[in-house]
Amino acid sequence: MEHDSASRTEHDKRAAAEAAVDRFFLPGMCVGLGSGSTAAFAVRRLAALREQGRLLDVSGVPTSRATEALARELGIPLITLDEHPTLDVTIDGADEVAPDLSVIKGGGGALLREKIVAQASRRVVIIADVTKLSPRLGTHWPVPVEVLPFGWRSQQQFLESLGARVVPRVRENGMPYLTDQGNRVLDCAWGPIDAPDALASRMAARAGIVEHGLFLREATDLVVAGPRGVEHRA
Ligand code: ABF
Repeated sequence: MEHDSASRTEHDKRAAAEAAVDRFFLPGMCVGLGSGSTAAFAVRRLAALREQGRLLDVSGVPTSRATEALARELGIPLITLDEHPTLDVTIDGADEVAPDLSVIKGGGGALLREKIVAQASRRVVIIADVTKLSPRLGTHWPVPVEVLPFGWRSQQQFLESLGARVVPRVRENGMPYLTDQGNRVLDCAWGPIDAPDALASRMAARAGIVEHGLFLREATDLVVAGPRGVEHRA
């Protein structure tokens, strides 16, 4: 049966997530649980395996309040990074994936905790459907930048001075979108980014910019699903 594109994408997200959990989650592991709809399939897969009596001793660190709520609803044991400062593996989604496994994350607003958890993990597995693949970061997606509410318009001007078209993220009701940490998010469109390392360094050096969605060296693996099935790249 031919899937329409939306159901195809959902099918592929689920396939990538389930393949990643089956391959990388092992008994006794402390894992990072990502945010977004693709990562939610991974959380659900872990719960399904637990219902089969498998991976019962796996515990997770959620990367967002939404992921925490889903994990609690599904009965997955939760831990904190304070209890386990180093995690065995994190499985998480992405907005855009480049051939070198650098990714843009943060479309779901969880980029700060996602990056903290990713950098605390021995292995970071990005799960995605093929629509997320791109020849160069920025081609299809803006880079979310988390900024303190204090002086955020100065950060907007700074990011515009770096060549971005900056859109302050707002909720559907027009109110400012705030992250789990109470910060603002500026979505920065540069188009294809020539020098992501240099751009990341400029943003990291700016007081008031809490974190940005360029994850340039965190991912160790990619599990991607599409019409040709599921593929693992490392
Ligand atoms: C999280 O979810 C974010 O880092 C990323 O921006 C988003 C991807 O959402 P989805 O999996 O729903 O496409 O991983």
